[in-house]
Amino acid sequence: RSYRVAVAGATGAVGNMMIRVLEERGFPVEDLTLLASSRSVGRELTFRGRSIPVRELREDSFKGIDLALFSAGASVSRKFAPLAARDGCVVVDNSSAFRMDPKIPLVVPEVNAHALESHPGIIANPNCSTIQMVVALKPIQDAVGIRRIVVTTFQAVSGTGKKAVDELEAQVRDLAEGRQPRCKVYPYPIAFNCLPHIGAFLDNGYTEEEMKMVNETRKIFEDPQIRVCATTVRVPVYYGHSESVAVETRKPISVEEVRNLLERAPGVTVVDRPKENAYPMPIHAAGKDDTFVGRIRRDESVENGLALWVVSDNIRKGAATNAVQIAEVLVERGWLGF
Ligand code: A2P
Ligand code: 11C
Repeated sequence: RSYRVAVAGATGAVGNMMIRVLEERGFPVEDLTLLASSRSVGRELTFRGRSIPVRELREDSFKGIDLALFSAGASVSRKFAPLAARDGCVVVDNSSAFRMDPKIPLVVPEVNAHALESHPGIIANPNCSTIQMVVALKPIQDAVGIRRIVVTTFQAVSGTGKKAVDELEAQVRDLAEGRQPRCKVYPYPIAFNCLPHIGAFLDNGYTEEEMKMVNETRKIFEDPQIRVCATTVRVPVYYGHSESVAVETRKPISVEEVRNLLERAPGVTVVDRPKENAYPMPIHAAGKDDTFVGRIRRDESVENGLALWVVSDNIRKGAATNAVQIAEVLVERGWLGF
């Protein structure tokens, strides 16, 4: 059978990609409703070669809809996702609104699809930087257990949304043409710079993005003991987050074994021939759905230490693709549209 699907935030960077991914993967869509703010009414977006008008997201938008993919920010999700669920629609929510709610599953299908079983009508899609890290670490966690993770991220501006992609482009042009770069989205220029600042700073000295990596990893791995120290950095890249990940495992494992496990892992492509300059990079990962892992080596500073380099398209696997994969699992297991 096919389903009546809505995308809330359809005009945004992630929403747009959700429409493309539904199309590319042949998701069984009977009818697609595109929702955004009143500012976008009058716009049309294309799905399967057909123009669909964007409608204003309203309280009654979800009547008769089976599945809604939300990516319009946490405050929109907090208000509208419960209304949609009340109307019998299953919501896959890309915002941070419900991720740490113990009743709401937080799912990366390659890692914890089983958590979908008890969903109460809303399912949370994790943060992009968490998703690619847990996809890469899941085989290691299963094989030998992970005690501690130290991660530094190099995150693309598209994670902030369309306006940040435009800002980087404008700043590159401004600087190349001898003008002062204009900063609206970030407090400093992002062109030719790195900002160790993603999300607001909290009282513990970490940012919201860093604490998402800590708390979401623990929830997805169902292991509140895992220790995670994250430093998240915005870099002048359009698409694709990169991560330097150091892992301390509970039991020993060889680098060769890790490479073998990762080569067989779902959603992972190993690119690790450093002597041939073959390693993952955002320019190669952008536009793809896999998580790319390379630079697999021993962290010689601790016992049972490993170091990896992990790259993935933050708008695809980090957001839109993961959300559609969650919906695919719901379809396969008959948990959508009663
Ligand atoms: P709109 O384009 O009408 O503002 P991005 O993260 O790329 O900036 O995209 C955000 C998405 O969320 C856009 O589709 C945006 O619609 C949508 N959005 C933002 N605020 C609201 C709102 N209050 N109601 C509905 N959609 C919203
Ligand atoms: C970024 N990770 O790259 C953020 C974007 O909680 O879904 C997504 C924020 C979130 O800026």
